[in-house]
Amino acid sequence: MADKYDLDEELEEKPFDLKLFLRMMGYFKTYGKEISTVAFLLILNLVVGLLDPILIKIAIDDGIMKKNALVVTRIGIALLVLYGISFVANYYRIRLINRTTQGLIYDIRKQLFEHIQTLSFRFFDGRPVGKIMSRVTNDVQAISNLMGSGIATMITDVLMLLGILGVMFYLNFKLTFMAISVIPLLLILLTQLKPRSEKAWTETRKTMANINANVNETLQGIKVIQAFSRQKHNIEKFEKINMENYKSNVKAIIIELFMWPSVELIGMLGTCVVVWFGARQVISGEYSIGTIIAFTNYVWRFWAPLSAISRVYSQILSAMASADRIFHILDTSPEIKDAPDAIELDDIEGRIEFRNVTFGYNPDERMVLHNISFTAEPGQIIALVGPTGAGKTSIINLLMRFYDPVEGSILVDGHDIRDIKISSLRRQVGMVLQDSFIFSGTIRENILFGKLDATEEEIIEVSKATKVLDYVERFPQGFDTEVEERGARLSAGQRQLLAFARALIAQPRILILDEATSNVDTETEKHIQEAIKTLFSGRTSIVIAHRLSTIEHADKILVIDEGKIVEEGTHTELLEKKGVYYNLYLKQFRDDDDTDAESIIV
Ligand code: DCP
Ligand code: MG
Repeated sequence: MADKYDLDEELEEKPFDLKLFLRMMGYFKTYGKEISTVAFLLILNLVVGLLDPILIKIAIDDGIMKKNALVVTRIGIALLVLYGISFVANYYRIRLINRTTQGLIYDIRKQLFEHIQTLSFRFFDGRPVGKIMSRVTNDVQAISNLMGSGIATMITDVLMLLGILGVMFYLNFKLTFMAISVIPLLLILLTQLKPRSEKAWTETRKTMANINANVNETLQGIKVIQAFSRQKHNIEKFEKINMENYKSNVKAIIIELFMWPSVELIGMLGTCVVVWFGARQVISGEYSIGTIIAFTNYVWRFWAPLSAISRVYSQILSAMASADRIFHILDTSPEIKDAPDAIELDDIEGRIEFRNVTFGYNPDERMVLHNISFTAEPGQIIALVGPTGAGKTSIINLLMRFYDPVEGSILVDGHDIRDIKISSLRRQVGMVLQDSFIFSGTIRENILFGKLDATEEEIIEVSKATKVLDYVERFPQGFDTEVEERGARLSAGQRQLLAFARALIAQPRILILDEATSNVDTETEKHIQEAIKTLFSGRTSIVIAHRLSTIEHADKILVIDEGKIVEEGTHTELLEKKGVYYNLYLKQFRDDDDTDAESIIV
């Protein structure tokens, strides 16, 4: 069980990278109309935000000070109209940004999901599912949030800041300098506290990820946990992780509590300086009271975008890291793909040939298969036997073209499988595995997975042949019974039979059975073998079995050991040879039966 959910390699932030940024922005292409509307609404808001202190200045200087009620009324109405416009503009802007953000999430997620489905086995081999999932969920969310609201805030705030600064300089040069004199102080504070606060938040995210991973694993393994009575141990482990999360959150919030009020305090300091000097300027008659009030108003507004920008900036950096990870997946091209001139295979005969195939999952590491050569004639049954880890499933993986060999070639009906369209190759092959994956949904849906347009008669026929019908009939809802996630409502053997039905309904020319009946009783197994013989006469099968009794009738048995074919022949030939197979067989026979095996064989 993994004790540590190491997330250290997941970078939280990445330095600003223009190329990456532009590529992210590329997703906006289809949202031109929304973007230009948002830009227009932003400018509207900006104008309103910049105008209202000026209007107040006029109301004070020309209205109140000159005792002109009409001016006050007019300005009042103008302000009302402006605020009304600002409200409507804000409403539509947020609505549009929201729609665009959600649209982006939808688009990127769709693209990622589609792309991940095309990737080859090797991509998934070394990656925990959780990490790939977090690309599709969290990382997509992070970059979409940035692109939607983050960028918009950034642009408005920068414009707002420039606008305010402009107006401030226009209104009162000296006071503007006084107001911005506190900015260095602010920068010092932010550069000191910001990294600490970010580190603290990173810590909270890490501890949260630990909680997620732990809860996830606990739920997945709950049966094992209860069977081993490890609840107490597990609770203690969780308590530790939960406490870490508690502590890191408290710490992060304390820093946060200190940081933003301090920023505000500095802002207030600036404002105080301005008010003090401004008041003196009013008293000396240098400036009107309206100007100073308007000015203080601007100073107040000056701080908000400043802190917003620093917030968005770190949002940008963390979105950079997310974008980098997403693009890394999108840029991974499927290792196994159709050759440009790949051919479509129609009905094949089913001749399979392995020619000097050498293969390793990681080409730099040790090879798993060495110089494998064999042929299966159409209609033959070829059995692969050998100890655990010998390389039997690997041979199947190559035939399905989940991986390509390092050396040598594999031919189907005389065509190198690298010259055949992958979809057309896989359409010809049906596969039943030891650990069959059954999808949530009904039994019918799972059978139809093998052939979407199968008729009811076909479903019943394969269900009879595979004995699925036997148990389906016992369910009140029959074929429409929900099997739940991974087929949880079925027994292991029932799942295997269902996988059999799913493979058979497509009537593939080549059938691969990798320990396909290991979970069903011997009687059912025999029945299925008979069924395959009739349903599949004339088709090629490759059968892997640990239970040697199931492959006695094979046309050819290949004994695999440490990635090599060590013996080859029919059951009788191999027994006569008195080699590896003979010993394997003898041993199983003894385990199964107490009678004198040797005397029976000979
Ligand atoms: N292997 C690997 N990477 C994978 C799958 C397997 O490195 N993604 C290694 C593990 C074994 C070797 O390859 O050392 C052969 O594995 P197989 O699955 O081909 O072994 P078998 O199918 O013969 O074993 P079993 O009878 O247990 O199914
Ligand atoms: Mg295997």
